[in-house]
Amino acid sequence: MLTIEERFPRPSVMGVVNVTPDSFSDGGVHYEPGVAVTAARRMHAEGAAIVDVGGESTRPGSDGVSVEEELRRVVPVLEDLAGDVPVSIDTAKAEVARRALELGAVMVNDVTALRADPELAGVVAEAGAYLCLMHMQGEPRTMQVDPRYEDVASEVAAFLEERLTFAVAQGIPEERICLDPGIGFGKTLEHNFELVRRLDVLLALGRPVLIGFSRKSSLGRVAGDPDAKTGPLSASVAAAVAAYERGATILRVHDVREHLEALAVARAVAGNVVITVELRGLRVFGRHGVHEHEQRDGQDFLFDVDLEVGDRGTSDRIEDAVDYSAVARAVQELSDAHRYDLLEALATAIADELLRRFGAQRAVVRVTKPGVRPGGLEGLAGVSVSRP
Ligand code: HH2
Repeated sequence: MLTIEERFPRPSVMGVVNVTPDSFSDGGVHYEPGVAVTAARRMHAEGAAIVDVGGESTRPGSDGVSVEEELRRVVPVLEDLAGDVPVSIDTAKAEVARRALELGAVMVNDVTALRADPELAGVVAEAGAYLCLMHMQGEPRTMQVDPRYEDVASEVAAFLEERLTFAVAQGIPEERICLDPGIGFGKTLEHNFELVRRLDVLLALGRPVLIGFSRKSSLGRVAGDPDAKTGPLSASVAAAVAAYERGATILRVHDVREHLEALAVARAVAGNVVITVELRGLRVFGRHGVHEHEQRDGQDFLFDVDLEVGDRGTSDRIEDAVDYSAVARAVQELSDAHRYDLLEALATAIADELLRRFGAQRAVVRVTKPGVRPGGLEGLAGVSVSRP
């Protein structure tokens, strides 16, 4: 099975079809199964990589619906789409997810990040489905009553890191999981925009990020209506492009064609660039090696690092770029943290941690021992590891 990055290359669009009478922006529009199916097929034909079908509104102030009611809403739609449109099921209920996956859905989008239903993780793991873990402060009924954070980006990232660890421990491979800061879920307007501005904090967890800003009320308010309940299409597109430029992979949107057109332009501007941060000849003292004297006396090691970071930095904003001093410090810190017998293990551990910390797509770590004469000859001996 493809990893989530392979299945959903940057940028991919997730179309939204709410089979509900009360969703905040398309409530009632797709409540009839036939209308929902037609909308899903249209979104797929327009280029959506996946269509997110939901039978329960999570808008601020909403109460939940029963399993029976949620199934009643989504099952006819999923039966009709039956495998010819890639579907994600927007649910927090294991029973709904199970039925949707049986009917061909490939992703579970859980706005509670596996906190609401203890059975859901097992259902996702067993089906080998993709999973979206989303952050929410509070619950839909009350979440917009005075949401507070000390530092919204790090708190959301810490929460998602914990939920990611939980999901992996439940048997869901990390390569199938994406993360979502949950725009509008227990957040003020300022929190929503700060989360996009500081997306690098979330990207550092090493998973693709999904953003759902489409039509949300913060957009309407920034665009000039202080009482807005929804946001206009133009503002939704701007938010999606801004999120993409800061590293988001999947954009969850109601208006697929318009978003894809705008994202195609943003992508052309970025020029499909792949930046590699390169560090050469980093000299780090360490106590690695199979010989007792190597661990006792220590020696210098030379590191070369290549870190592929997509187009980060092409914006010419320092905050978007990967800081090479931070990469160098991380190599030193990781070498100090543990004694390895083998350079292979040392280089692999460092490459994996660099991928995770810096949200890189690929890491190559080369390590050599300049003090050692291989076979008694002049020269350098070492290893190189490439991850993933
Ligand atoms: N937003 C909504 C619902 N599900 N899932 C993810 N992963 N991310 C989001 O931002 C997100 C979501 C709310 O939008 P919508 O589906 O249009 O409305 P409602 O919840 O009222 O059905």
